[in-house]
Amino acid sequence: MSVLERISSKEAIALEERYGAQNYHPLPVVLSKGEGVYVWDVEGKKYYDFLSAYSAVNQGHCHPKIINALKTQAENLTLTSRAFYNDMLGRYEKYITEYFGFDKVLPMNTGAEAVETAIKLARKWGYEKKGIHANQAKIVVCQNNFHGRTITIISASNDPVATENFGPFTPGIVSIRYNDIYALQEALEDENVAAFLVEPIQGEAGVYVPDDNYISEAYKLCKSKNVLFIADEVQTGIARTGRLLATCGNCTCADKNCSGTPEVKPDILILGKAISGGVFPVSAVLADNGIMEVIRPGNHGSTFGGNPLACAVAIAALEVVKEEHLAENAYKLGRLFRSEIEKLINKTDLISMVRGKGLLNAIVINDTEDSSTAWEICMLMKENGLLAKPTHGNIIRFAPPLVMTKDELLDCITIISKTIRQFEKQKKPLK
Ligand code: IF1
Repeated sequence: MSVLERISSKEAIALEERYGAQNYHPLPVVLSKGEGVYVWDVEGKKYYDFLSAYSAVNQGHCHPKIINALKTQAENLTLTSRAFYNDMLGRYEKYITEYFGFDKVLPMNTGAEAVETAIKLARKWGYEKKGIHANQAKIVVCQNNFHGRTITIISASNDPVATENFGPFTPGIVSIRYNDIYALQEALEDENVAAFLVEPIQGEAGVYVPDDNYISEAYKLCKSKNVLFIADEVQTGIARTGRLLATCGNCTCADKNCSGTPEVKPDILILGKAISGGVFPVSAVLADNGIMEVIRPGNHGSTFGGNPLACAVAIAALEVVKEEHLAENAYKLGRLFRSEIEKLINKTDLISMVRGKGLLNAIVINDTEDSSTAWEICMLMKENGLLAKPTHGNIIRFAPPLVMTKDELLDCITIISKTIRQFEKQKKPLK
């Protein structure tokens, strides 16, 4: 069989089981095409994508403008390394720093690389600017965080599945309760703390939205203690939560030209995923000169970081976000999604709550964390033409591409409602 011959779902799954590390447990669907909010499996069945590749395809699958940027650049120059200059990196750096309101950007590839970069940057700033003694710098993180899969990042994790038997772990990390400003206040009494690393909404933990003032109060606390505030917006950024950035507080920049004066301006901003529209691995660490200047030639780098192809794709992807008012759309459709699911909750015992911001939402299934109910509901939604997946246990994340229309969203609500009714019938013995 030629490696590019069409294969069935069954054959594709068998190949992955035979030749691939089993580091995931995917829903049994084999996708071969994506366009906008839709994906198709190898048998031609069409689905709404309600995961968006973990919020990487906010602009929709294979957005034509982004694909065109990829194709055009790919025919000219894909990679130079940073041993030489190229004609794309500087233009991209100007574009993205003005787009988000920072002096400098350090370009990387994956979200985890960007988080690692931010930790290195914060530590170096701690020693060279704050005067922390050598090798004493601390980074404060939140319990139930998700920042990636590297050894240092999982050293900050309390998820046994992500950490068991990967030790020894990186020292200098302090974990506190999320959404607990007093816990942060106590942690910042330690003068060796260089930075506080936080997700504005904890995605993987189950779309935990903190109290309205948590991020702004945490930011103020960090400022008062000369501690860097690092926002991990890999998942919440790029219009996902109804604003360009979740740390933009209550302004919905799509409603007005973002004046670049968000409620909270992180000292270090970490972006990934949808910064490229899911077309190419692109991540970025943004900071102002007073922080970024501690990085000097030879301190940090990456073969692919800031490559011309990534730059071209990211510029196009970020242009789409503004041209198509994705933040405003996510804001409006998110409110519609939650209000429609609230109506469903009033008619079923199966769902205990819906939560989220913009089009980053989750429903909590009224069953134990170790139950298979959420998975079974996702399997039934798959049959009904909608793809979503549980995050932890009994929580199902719903995060469609931000290009979704109101009619498409209402169609998805119909599918979700129909699935819940079907599931209840299946599970309730006939009287
Ligand atoms: C997996 C989760 C989502 C992230 C935040 C950094 C990264 C991620 C807030 C690292 C990545 C991905 C990783 C993927 C599943 C997915 C995920 F379930 F793991 F947590 F989206 F919620 N910061 N999240 O969400 O970025 O290195 O992956 O580019 O590892 O299973 P990355």
